Formats: sequence, structure tokens, C-alpha cells
Amino acid sequence: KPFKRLLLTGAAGGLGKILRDRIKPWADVVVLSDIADLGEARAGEEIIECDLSDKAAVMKLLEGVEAVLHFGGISTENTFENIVQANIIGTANLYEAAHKHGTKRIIFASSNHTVGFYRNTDYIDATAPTRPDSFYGVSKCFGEQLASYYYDRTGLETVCLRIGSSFPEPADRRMMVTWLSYDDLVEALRSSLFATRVGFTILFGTSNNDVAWWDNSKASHIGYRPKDSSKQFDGKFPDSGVYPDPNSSVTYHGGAFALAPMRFKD
Ligand code: NAI
Ligand code: 15L
Repeated sequence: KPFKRLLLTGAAGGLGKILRDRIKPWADVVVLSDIADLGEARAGEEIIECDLSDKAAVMKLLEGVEAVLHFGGISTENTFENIVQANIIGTANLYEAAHKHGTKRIIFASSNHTVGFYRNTDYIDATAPTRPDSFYGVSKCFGEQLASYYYDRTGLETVCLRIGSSFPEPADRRMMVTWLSYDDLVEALRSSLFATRVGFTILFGTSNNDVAWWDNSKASHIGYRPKDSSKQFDGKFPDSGVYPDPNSSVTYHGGAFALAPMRFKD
């Protein structure tokens, strides 16, 4: 198999549960980590419970790890104080430990909320300045900048996968644009892990949907080719026919995140 030890953080989460079996062919041992319970380890798995904000625990977690799929952390808007611990300190601990242990590559589950304040009339590529729509989005921007710094300074490579909406089906009209099927998520991870050189790359994670807000031409070296399309759900979320659409969930790339109440602390 290509890797001896491949680490998946956030393994108990919605996407982690999907990936658990799908990434097995890529490593002799898949190290599954989360703060939440992961059940019993199955063949080819090792389970290490770890809070990403615990520097010493993360240092140990990365021992012998060749590559990381970093999915752990707070995955929607929350208080700034909580997000700092899990996403900012947590991601910094991960990068420092990966660097110290000679890890070669990290695939960082970044988010469309790094650019969530762009509007549905904007079509952007990876060179567009970030426009986070939430403290959550700011924390993903931090993760991306940290990845850039570690690459330039140490050579540790990262693909920042700015995931759109990865769920079994789109849940509203915005997600017809942002939807990333689970099969295409796995394909984005596979192509990011096995591309020869990635340096520091930003890859937008959507399926081959009819409407797109994000242009992946700056990531052509990754060779990501989505196969699914939200087209199969056509008709589920009819167009209002009103332009510009007053529904906030389609005004901004980040949908409702852009208008959620700001909470600095509990
Ligand atoms: P999720 O919330 O279901 O999973 C996140 C996991 O991280 C949870 O199991 C949680 O226990 C764990 N976690 C939280 N704080 C932690 C800490 N301090 N230490 C260790 N583990 C911690 O989220 P989901 O949907 O599975 O997303 C996974 C990743 O992908 C997240 O980083 C999220 O930001 C990112 N993402 C997901 C999208 C989606 O459409 N599902 C879209 C964009 C980004
Ligand atoms: C995200 O970043 C979240 O992790 C996920 O729960 C969804 O809200 C997704 O973005 C989205 O924008 O649909």
C-alpha cells in the first residue's frame, strides 16, 4: 500500500465516518483520531483519542505518520473562543507535530466559508482574496495561511480542500452549486494525496455541478476530475425567478453563515 501510516483527524465526524472505510486501501495502518468515541479498531486501523488543542498529545499522535487528512475541529459557526482552541490552536499543533515528525503532506479540510462573503454573481479562483463569512471561516483562513508558511519554511506540502457542501444530497438551492458527493470527496482526497508535487495548493471541492462559483484551473496539477453532478436533484429546489434572489441562502457563497449572529464568547 502507498502509505505505512495515514492519519485521519475528525474520524468520528460526518465525513470521517464515510472516509473510515474508503481510505483503507491507501495505508497499512489508518490512524483514526477524534475527541469523540470511535468504537473498536477494525483490521488495518489504530484508534487514538486526542484533543487537537493538547500539544503534547498531538505531538505523540503524529509519530511515524507519513500523511494526514485533517478533518478534525469545529465544523460550523461557534464562539470565537471555542473555535480558537479546536481550529486555530489545534491546527497549529498538528502542523508543528507533522513538521517535527517529517510528515510529507497534509490534506486540510478547508471550507467554502473562507470565501463565503463573495456573492452568487462572483466567479472566483484560488487567487481571489479570502472573504471569510464567520469566525469559523476565519479559522479556516488561518489554517490555509499556516499551511502556506510551513510549506515555504519547511517543505511540508498541503492541499487545502475548500469543501463546498459534502452531504448525501443537496439540502437547498445553494447546495445545488456547492454540493460535493462522497465519491467525489474521496476522489479529491485521492488525487491530492497522490499527485507528484502539490506544494501549497488550494483546491475547491465541488462535484461537476451545472452552476459553479469556483474555478479550479489553478489546481490543474492535482488532476481532480469530479464525476457526479447535483443535476440529478434538478427540480427539488425550483428557482424563485426573482433576481437578485432575496433568499439569503443563495445571496452569498457561504449562504446563511454570512448572516448568522456573531458570538465572541459564551
Ligand atoms: P463534524 O463536525 O461532523 O466532524 C468534525 C469532528 O471533529 C467531530 O467528530 C468532532 O468530535 C471532532 N473535533 C472537534 N473538536 C475537536 C478537537 N478539539 N480535537 C479533536 N477532534 C475534534 O464535521 P464534518 O462535516 O465531518 O466535517 C469534517 C471537516 O470538514 C471539518 O473540518 C469541516 O470544517 C470540514 N468541512 C466540511 C464540510 C461539509 O460539507 N461536511 C464543508 C466544508 C468543510
Ligand atoms: C462547512 O464548512 C460546514 O462544515 C458544513 O457543515 C456545511 O455548512 C458546509 O460548509 C456548507 O457550506 O454547506
